[in-house]
Amino acid sequence: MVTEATTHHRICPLCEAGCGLSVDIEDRRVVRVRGARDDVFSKGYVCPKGIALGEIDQDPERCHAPLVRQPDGGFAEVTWDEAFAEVARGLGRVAEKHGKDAVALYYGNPVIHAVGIPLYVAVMRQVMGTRNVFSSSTVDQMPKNVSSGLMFGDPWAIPVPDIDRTDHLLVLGANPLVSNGSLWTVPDLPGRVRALRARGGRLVVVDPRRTRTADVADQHVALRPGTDALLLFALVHTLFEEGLHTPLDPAVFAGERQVRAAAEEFSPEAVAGVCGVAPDTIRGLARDLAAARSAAVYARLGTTAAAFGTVTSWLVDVLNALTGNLDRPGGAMFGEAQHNVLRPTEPLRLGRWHSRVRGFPEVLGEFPAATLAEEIDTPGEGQVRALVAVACNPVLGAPNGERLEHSLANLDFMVAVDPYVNETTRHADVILPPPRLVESEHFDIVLSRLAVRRVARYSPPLLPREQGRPSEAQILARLTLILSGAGPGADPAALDSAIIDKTLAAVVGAPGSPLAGRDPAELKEQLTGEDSAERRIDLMIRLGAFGDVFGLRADGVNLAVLRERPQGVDFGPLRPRLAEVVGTESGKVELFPEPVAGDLPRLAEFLAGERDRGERDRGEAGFLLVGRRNLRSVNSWTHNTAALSGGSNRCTLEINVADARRLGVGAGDEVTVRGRAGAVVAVAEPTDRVGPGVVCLPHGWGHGRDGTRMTYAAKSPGVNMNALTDELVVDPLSGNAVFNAVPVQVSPGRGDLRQC
Ligand SMILES: Nc1nc2c(c(=O)[nH]1)N[C@H]1C(S)=C(S)[C@@H](COP(=O)(O)OP(=O)(O)OC[C@H]3O[C@@H](n4cnc5c(=O)[nH]c(N)nc54)[C@H](O)[C@@H]3O)O[C@H]1N2
Ligand SMILES: Nc1nc2c(c(=O)[nH]1)N[C@H]1C(S)=C(S)[C@@H](COP(=O)(O)OP(=O)(O)OC[C@H]3O[C@@H](n4cnc5c(=O)[nH]c(N)nc54)[C@H](O)[C@@H]3O)O[C@H]1N2
Ligand code: SF4
Ligand SMILES: [Mo]
Repeated sequence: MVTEATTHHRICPLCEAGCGLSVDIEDRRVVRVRGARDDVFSKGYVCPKGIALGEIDQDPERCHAPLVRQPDGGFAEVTWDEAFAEVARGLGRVAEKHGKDAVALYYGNPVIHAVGIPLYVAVMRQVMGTRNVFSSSTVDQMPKNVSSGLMFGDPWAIPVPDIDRTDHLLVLGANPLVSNGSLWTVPDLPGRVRALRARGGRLVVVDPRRTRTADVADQHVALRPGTDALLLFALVHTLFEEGLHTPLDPAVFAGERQVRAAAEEFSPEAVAGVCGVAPDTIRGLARDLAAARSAAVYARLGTTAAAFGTVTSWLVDVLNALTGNLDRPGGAMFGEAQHNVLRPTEPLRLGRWHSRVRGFPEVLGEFPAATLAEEIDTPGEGQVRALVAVACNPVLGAPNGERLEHSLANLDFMVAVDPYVNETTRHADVILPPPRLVESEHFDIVLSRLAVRRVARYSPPLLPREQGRPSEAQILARLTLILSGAGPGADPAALDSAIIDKTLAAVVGAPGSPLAGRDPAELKEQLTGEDSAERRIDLMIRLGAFGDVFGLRADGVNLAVLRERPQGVDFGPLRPRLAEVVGTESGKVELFPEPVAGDLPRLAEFLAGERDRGERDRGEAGFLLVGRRNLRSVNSWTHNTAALSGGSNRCTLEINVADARRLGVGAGDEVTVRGRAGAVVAVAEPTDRVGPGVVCLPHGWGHGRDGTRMTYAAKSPGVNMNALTDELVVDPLSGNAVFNAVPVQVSPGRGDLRQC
């Protein structure tokens, strides 16, 4: 039977931009994807990954049934009930014998893209009661969470550039033309940059690599990797020295005087040599920022996955504040969450307990991903012996992933929730695959707060799930119930119902809440949705920034309204709301938080040390490795999609042409790259995009290992950049991994990798 294609609206789950897609489906297959012109947020923009959504969804190597490890070492498909029973046995055995801390949790980047995961992570952590919680936050944005937590009292109060109204945008360590924005939900960045420049605004990019974003900028400053904190401090220094700073209201901001004093030693002249940027250029950056009618400073992975990640993240918002741009149109503004805003925000928590082996302080209840391997390898009480791995591939995503891979092989038990048998999940005893992308709903929980407009959107599943196949929410709920001791047969709906009850009890019980005194049962009755997880989403939406608060707000939305309008509802541009956001103890923006102050001597030492080493021997001392992203790739997991392969989507070592010549290396030649942690043989790509002394590799490659099932990816495996990155070095305040400015040696040819 031939069926007609039907067209559906779906938010793209592949990156943070959240574009609306128009998806044609025929016979349960995606046959065509376009940008949805009627999407209130993205207005038709789409990138090659979104276009390839069907190929990603229909990759024949995505798993459709749960897999359980067999005595011969291979995997066999089993029923869902059998798989959950095996998980209960495996995790139960370890927890009984070795206690709660022996079972670790690691969740990866799709936690912000797949709604079924964030609905349960918090309760899962709670019922597990383990200290061994890890996530991709500590290989990504934890420094920003820490700086925002300290400055604004809320780790997710992260201001975003109000790009549609700004006159000046200073970007450091980000390549949003390729990544499509991060901690900044902003579809069609290319179009928005064009509009910015067309209205006379300026884009300035600070990046050791001449990126695509730098290509379209008015100015590109190629600083030396790892020196952003020094550069930004010199900007702060200049603002004060030249009287360019905006006077701040002491009733709103605390610590301005201390910031000024701290910036004293970081003059443009003091840092110029180490940053590789002339003092005049540095002063120019500060003057332009101050002179612009409105401006925003934005920094991302090149500055957070770095040794001074938290200090740099803090300086970004210090600059936004000192130039009068924090919380004003055209400046750096706070987005609004489309989920429950009536509940109190989680304050920043630091150092309530410490990791067993290296004594790292927990940050927001997590330990650094960089410490997982040793927590598995080191015997003793609290040793990690089992792992619940949700949507993560730390073998390719965490520092010294190769060491971690050895550790994973030694676990007593591992369960993975993942569609692929990849470099990490091949070590699992049980793999629980989520349903197809088009069988899943989409609702942005974390990302809506980081969006450049106030928009409410929800995408229902485009297809019913295949018979007997659980939703990702049901998988996570059943796992949570197993971890709580309720057993493999417990009912997910009961868990959701209990969570709804708890949320409602809190909102009707809170004095001052618009719902104070209402009957929770009556409110619960009003929730709609196809299943209990959807009813939870309805509750979130109703209590969110754009919600109807159960009928109290006439123009507010709920799930039923958004189901009717999948193209979204636009509530307009961002609005100033600093007073609502600030949740510090003092009630003020803390411009000079004590933990940050405590890390500044380390920065001063770094500056002194680098100045001593001097220009001369810096070039001789090897190379500094930095990362990059390719437009047609998402971290480690889309390389199995033929439609996205080839072109610029390759794993090559970019090296400056002069350095390549000096080493006698040509395009396509093999080179051996060595770091403290390990070595790889990569293919060289001489280029003038990186300066002398800098080399660049993308991460997420290193496929083709035994036992993985990503045949297409294995044809162009690339190398694991995280064989080179060092798990022993982290940003001390956040525990974040350091992927940029990693010292490496490069030599021509295929060296002996065993020497490392
Ligand atoms: N050297 C270096 N390393 C880096 C980076 C870098 O720039 N340089 N970047 C870091 C950053 S920012 C990040 S976020 C991390 C990412 O690292 P991770 O979060 O550990 O891993 P990803 O490569 O994003 O892989 C995501 C996993 O989730 C699975 N998956 C995809 N969609 C779904 C879904 O809907 N449900 C479930 N259950 N699983 C799904 C995929 O198959 C894959 O196994 O890597 C970090 N590592
Ligand atoms: N196409 C695509 N899009 C993605 C992803 C993907 O894999 N592919 N991954 C998603 C994820 S998980 C994330 S977190 C975001 C990340 O989003 P971005 O942060 O925009 O991504 P990157 O391209 O890693 O940008 C980091 C930049 O920092 C530069 N850099 C390196 N070292 C330094 C330094 O010391 N100082 C400065 N100033 N710059 C430095 C690098 O050259 C690079 O241009 O992208 C998301 N979007
Ligand atoms: S930019 Fe991101 S959200 Fe938009 S289509 Fe591409 S991958 Fe999807
Ligand atoms: Mo990320």
